[in-house]
Amino acid sequence: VNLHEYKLIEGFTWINRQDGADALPKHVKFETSMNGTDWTEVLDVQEMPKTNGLQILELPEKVVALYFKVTILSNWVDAPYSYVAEVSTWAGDKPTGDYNWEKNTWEVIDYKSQWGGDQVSNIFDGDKNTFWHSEPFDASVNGMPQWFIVDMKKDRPAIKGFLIWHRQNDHGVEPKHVIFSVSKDNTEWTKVLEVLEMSNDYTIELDYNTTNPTPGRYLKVEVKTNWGNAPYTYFGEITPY
Ligand SMILES: [Ca+2]
Repeated sequence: VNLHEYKLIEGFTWINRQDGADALPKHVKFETSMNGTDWTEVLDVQEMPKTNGLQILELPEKVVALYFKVTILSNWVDAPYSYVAEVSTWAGDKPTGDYNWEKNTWEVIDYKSQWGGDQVSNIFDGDKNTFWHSEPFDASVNGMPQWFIVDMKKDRPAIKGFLIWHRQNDHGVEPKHVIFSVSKDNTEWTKVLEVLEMSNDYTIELDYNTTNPTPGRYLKVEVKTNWGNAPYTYFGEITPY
């Protein structure tokens, strides 16, 4: 990463992927550079904890640098891949508080419809096999669009994208035209992503980058159309990152 200015670095903050995926980084090396060519190792973390919270990685000696490099040397399940959600440098006051992206703390505060036990909260339970199913029959709340609002319980930095699983045990009525919006107060909304034709591939985790990353506490998802032109739709899992 080119920091574009000389920065005092006292440490790094680190946030793992949040949805329970198991190939989290284990052995991670941090290097800094003044020119992008010559690198100095500043921190070697042999076992990065498998936690969802914000991790504060303090350097033994503070440095000034223009570039930093992160190398993931191993992961916790010896997979041929790994992932990380957020890495930043910090200096000055050590960051405090847990930066908790755990979706199980979130609360669904409003929605147009849900059907029986297939409630909206199933979208945020970390399990791709549980899903939200909107009301199929009651004409007062079924049909398109469908929408719901989640309170993420604290202000989140700009959301850069969404990982999405479709319903796993039935197919054909996946959301097609979908709008994602973010708000600080549940009143003023900013559209961060509009997908006109969301993939209906339920075999992979879909990854959509936001076009207008915006910080906020509330997330609204609106399903305008579905692939089956049915009066209902469903989602397996949504993970903002
Ligand atoms: Ca789920």
